[in-house]
Amino acid sequence: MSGSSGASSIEQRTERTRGFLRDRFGMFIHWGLYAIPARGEWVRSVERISAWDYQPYFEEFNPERYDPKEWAKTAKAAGMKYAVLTAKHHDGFCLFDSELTDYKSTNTKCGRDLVREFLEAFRAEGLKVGLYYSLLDWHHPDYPGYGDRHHPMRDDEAYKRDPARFDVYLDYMHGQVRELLTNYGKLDIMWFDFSYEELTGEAWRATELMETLRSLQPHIIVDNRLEGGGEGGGSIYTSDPTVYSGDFASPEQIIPPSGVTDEDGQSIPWEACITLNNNWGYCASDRAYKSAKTVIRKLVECVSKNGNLLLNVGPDAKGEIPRESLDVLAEVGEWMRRNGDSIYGCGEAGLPKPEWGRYTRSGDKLYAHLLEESVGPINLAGLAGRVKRARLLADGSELILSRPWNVGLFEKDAFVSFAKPEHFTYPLPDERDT
Ligand code: JFZ
Repeated sequence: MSGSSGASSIEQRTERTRGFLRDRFGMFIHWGLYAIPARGEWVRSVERISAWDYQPYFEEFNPERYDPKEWAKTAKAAGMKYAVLTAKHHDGFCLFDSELTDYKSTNTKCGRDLVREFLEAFRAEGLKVGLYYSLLDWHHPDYPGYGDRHHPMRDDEAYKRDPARFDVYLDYMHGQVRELLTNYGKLDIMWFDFSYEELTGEAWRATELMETLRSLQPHIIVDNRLEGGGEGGGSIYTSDPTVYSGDFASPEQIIPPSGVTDEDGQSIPWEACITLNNNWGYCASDRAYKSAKTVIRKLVECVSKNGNLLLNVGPDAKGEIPRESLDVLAEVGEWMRRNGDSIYGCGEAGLPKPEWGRYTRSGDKLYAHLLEESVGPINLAGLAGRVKRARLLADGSELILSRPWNVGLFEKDAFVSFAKPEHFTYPLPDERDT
């Protein structure tokens, strides 16, 4: 909070996020009662569904095919290194056995602590685990916007916030976060969502919440939405972040044009969260799935700008990840298996973006992601005299570095890895032009 804490808190943030930023690729899982109406996770708000009319989904909820071990295998096979599950979304339904509410999965027909099973299964596959927790709560009677059993939800505008009542909600919210941080072992990520209007920062009693969080799980990393939303915001973008500004920025459905930097132009940790179709929660009518090729390109784009990609799946009411998502993830995984070295532990190359694709880099290894169909050899602009050898990353085969400036090739979407750029002796375009 204070000016003097800025530098050391940024150092601590750098330290905490180091492993996270090496991982680069994670799975977001939006799952809850809204999988039954299957019209997205905002359905209760968008359609102004009363608590009364939303209640049947609670009574019916019974995801018999929920098998988080399968989810974990899917994520791992896709090349993902971590996963974040919605422990509670805006509708207030808890996928964990909270002592502070009856509105939880253990009280439904399924009777299971879905969060606990998720955590155990993903950890068993060697993946890091995170929980999404909604700051908004359309079910809690003291959260502004609450609608009673017989009436549609009130609009924010129509509800005058009562500070005493809101404090009751905050006790509940803090209590649930404490439960998640106390009863479920080591968590790697806490993903709060989200701040809006005057409900931001200290309105959530954010300093208090963060002190609890850091004391219970010192290594956990936190997104920036105790202050911001999907469009950004908050002091994480300054050189003097607060204790609740978070460890990473969370641009939503966008990959920022030049990555994410603070006001001094310093790169800050960030993770773009992106849906596979056009919804977070399961939406039966939404068949607009991205192709594996698009996903790979978006992942490369994030890494080339020092960011992570948190790719979403929305399992259905039975507990299964949609077939279309599984197919895309399997294809992405096949690519990752052969080309993952150009993603994990990689970041910005410090070179201009080439016409034919993107560079990523890890130490003295430069990865050239050939994303355009090439006519003839590609031009390694900006690398004059610095490339020692070129290999196809997928199979290790030699690529011919041709004079004066090209690498010969190429299979479409092939990838080139370079070693020790400084040892390359061929003249390259910048030299040729002079
Ligand atoms: C939020 C949720 O509302 C959404 O359901 C999903 O969970 C997503 C990952 O996060 O979406 C937001 C949050 C904040 C903004 C926009 C969408 N915002 O501030 O612009």
